[in-house]
Amino acid sequence: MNSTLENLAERVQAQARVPFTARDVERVLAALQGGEDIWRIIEQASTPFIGTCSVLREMEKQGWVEVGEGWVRLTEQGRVACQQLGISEIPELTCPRCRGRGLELSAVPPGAARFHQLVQGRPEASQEYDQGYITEESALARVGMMWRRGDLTGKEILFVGDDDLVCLAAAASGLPRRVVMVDIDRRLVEFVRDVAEREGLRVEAVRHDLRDPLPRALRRRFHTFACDPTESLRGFVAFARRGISALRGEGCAGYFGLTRSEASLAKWRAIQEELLSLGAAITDLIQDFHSYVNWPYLSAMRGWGHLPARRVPGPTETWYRSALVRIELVEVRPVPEDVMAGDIFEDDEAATT
Ligand code: SPD
Repeated sequence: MNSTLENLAERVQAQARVPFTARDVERVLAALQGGEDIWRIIEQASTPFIGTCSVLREMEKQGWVEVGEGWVRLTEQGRVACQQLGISEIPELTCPRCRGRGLELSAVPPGAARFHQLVQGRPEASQEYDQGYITEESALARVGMMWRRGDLTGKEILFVGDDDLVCLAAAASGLPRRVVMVDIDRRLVEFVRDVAEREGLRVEAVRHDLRDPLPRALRRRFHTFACDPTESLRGFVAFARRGISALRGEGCAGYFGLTRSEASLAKWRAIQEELLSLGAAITDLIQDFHSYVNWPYLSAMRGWGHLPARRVPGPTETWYRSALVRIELVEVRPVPEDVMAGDIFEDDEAATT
């Protein structure tokens, strides 16, 4: 890799203390050629948020970008550098019909489309628990994926933390045999219980802090689990362990969301190693499967102070996306039932906490 890019990456690693590679610098330069809006650049680059902010500041210092209120643009010097490095704009090739998910969105499971009504009046995302929920379309697509992979119909499903309320879409489909959600947030537990009672849906909602192992009554009982973990490595591992401990055995499946914004590829690798060590294989990995509704504490989140270009109000479009990861248990192994004490939300890569 070109030494200019490596040099920039090294400066970012030293200053921001997050893994950031020359290839990440290349991705940011490619994104800069596609537009000037800071949120669009962050989204397009698919690089760790904190490192992206840091590299943009470094590029400003060396005259490659200029920065204004909410925008960052390549200078002539920056454009010449891109040409010399052979870095061009990211082509827009995402399928407009399925938005890259590979699913026919009009074919959501029967009944699940009620989801749009069911979530009216939902609790707003809380910073205390690093909440930020996926769009309704993303939630329905997740249920569609579970349906397509055979993890929905006739199955017992556990939602391991569910501010996304996907449990309601799954239950509304009428296809699972049992749906249970656990969450630390009393508001969500009560909301799900109220909707279930009012709408005649079979969903059990249990208040539980996922820093603790699952209650015994929920272990080894489910065919499928789904979650969208907080992304510190400890936090992600806690959710993965709880989810896998809920599975009955071989052939059972789990679903996660995982971002490139708050998880470097070094963290992705550590997560994959954890999943493999727990006896799972990764069967599906679809980038940008989930989009998130902008949460109300954006200007109070950790990454806000790192932004080289800010604007109030913040982004008007969704900019935060995550991949869908499906795993399947190939070998049953003991799952550590340890308590993850303390803060499971923050690490050096955390940006939206
Ligand atoms: N803090 C706001 C957004 C948090 C979303 N958490 C889930 C990330 C995807 N795994």
